Amino acid sequence: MLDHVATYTCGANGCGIATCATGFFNVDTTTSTGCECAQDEHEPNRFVSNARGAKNIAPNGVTDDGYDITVTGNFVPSGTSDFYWFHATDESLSNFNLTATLKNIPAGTNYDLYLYRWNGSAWAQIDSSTTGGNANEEVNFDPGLFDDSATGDYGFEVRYVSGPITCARYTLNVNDP
Ligand SMILES: [Ca+2]
Ligand SMILES: [Ca+2]
Ligand SMILES: [Ca+2]
Ligand SMILES: [Ca+2]
Repeated sequence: MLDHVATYTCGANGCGIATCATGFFNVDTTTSTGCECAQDEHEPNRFVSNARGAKNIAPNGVTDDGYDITVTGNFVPSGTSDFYWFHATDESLSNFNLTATLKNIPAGTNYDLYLYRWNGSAWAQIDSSTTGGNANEEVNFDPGLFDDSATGDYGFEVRYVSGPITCARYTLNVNDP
């Protein structure tokens, strides 16, 4: 029995993988490793411009007196986008300075990072980072010292651009020091 294989197809030359267990995929297309790749636990969380139903990475919200949140994900079984969001409160005695970084982009791939703010009916893009290759990406929102008007919902889209589908995970960090 191979890892995470649900059903097999068998013939004169032996058996192959017909279907994988839910949440697992045969990304390396090698039968001997079974369905070796686990889809990330945030799925389904594709970016949708007019919806906030995707992954909330701070269910209790955050405030600009400081936070540091890290999630990891992959583009399995296919490359589209992964979307995360949270609600941030802009307090009067703290500087609102949101920074999101995308690291550990797998070799041979190119992913980009987009920052959005909910405008009441859709996600409005407020920053983007679209470096080539697998270089890190960084987006930022700093409306100014003690402006106190930045309270809202913020969204982070990790967008697949090019390269092979791989089980390796990227790292997304969102912080306000
Ligand atoms: Ca395999
Ligand atoms: Ca994903
Ligand atoms: Ca503030
Ligand atoms: Ca990129």
